[in-house]
Amino acid sequence: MNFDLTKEQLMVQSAVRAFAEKEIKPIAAELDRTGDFPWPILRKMGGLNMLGMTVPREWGGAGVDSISYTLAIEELARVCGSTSVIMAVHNSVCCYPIYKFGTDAQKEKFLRPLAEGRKLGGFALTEPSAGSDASAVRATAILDGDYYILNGNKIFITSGCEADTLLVIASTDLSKGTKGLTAFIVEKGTPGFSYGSIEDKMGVRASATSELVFENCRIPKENLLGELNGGFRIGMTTLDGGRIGIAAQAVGIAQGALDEAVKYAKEREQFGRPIGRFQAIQWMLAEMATKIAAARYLVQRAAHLKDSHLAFSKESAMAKLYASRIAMEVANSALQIHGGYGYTKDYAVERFFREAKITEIYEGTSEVQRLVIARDSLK
Ligand code: COS
Repeated sequence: MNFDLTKEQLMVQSAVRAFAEKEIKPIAAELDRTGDFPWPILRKMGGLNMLGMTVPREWGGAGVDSISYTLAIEELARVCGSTSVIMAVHNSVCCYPIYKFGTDAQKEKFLRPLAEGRKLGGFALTEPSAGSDASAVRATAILDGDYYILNGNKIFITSGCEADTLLVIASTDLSKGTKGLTAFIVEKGTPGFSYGSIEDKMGVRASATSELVFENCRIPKENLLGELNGGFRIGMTTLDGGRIGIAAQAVGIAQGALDEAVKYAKEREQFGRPIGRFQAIQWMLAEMATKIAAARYLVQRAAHLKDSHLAFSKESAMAKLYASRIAMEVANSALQIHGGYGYTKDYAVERFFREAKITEIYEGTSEVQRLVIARDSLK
């Protein structure tokens, strides 16, 4: 077993860290305050090949491995939760399924512009009554000549009203439950496709979490991804990979919070010395650093299994379950170390604390991760 990062992985890590520190960190608090979607940053990320990271070069991507990808998400999340989730969704749950399940024509038309950073992607599964129970999708897609007619609502869609290309899961046969769901590629601007509310959220406030509305929206039948009625498997396989990305995001948020706590512990003086000289603070920092290291290894193990074409569903669920839990714990401790100042918007830990929470919820709640892990263990 080799725990060393390769030359390429180290290069990706340092390039993304430099970009995040220079371009995103200075505006992260402002993005959180305004909720403005970070298009200027995303354009630059596209230029740096960060929007098609694991897509092979022949389809316009960077062709790096999944560990490099997790390192990139971690570096973004270390400074800004919003940017990191937009990037993770684009890569993990839009580019990846089109690459894995798409035809060459679909890859040429949809994947290449996404991977080259010319278009932004999203993923739409969740509905008002289909959250943890992904089988309860009620949006329908009915064949009519050369088109599927899509009707229904999707909610909580990251980048929803901003994305150019969305993967949408709808029922092509309501009587068949999970075996009647199909995946479609839907383009922004398709007649019958509009937007409902944009959520005013606790954290990751600049990621445009939107409601999508489909009213007799005509989708060319060549936009059907994979097999007819094969959408549940596509959705689940996609989320298995997506969860590695969200776990990496959780590690990044935790690392960002720890960085701030260490800095503060060195600067802040009480009782005539920096608070980092007190064992109470040292023990907190030690616990935080240990948890982050453990979570990071779980993330990298899941990424390694994915790249090795081995089963990774349980391992990605473990990585997400643990990394999101420790992100909450670490952000809480970091805020505690800051005392009253940490409860104000003058310090980044307040934002990290809010950003950490969502990692326990999206792309499968912690309860769903436990269910996936337990089912696999009991097989
Ligand atoms: N990969 C491939 N196939 C999978 C799969 C996976 N990870 N998980 C399930 N399947 C297949 C099963 O093998 C089964 O196929 P067969 O019927 O041919 O045997 C089918 O899908 C149905 O699976 P299952 O019976 O396990 O489905 P459930 O309705 O019990 O749902 C959970 C399973 C709860 C795990 C699923 O609904 C889920 O992941 N929910 C959370 C959804 C989520 O993450 N939402 C967030 C949206 S993005 S913010």
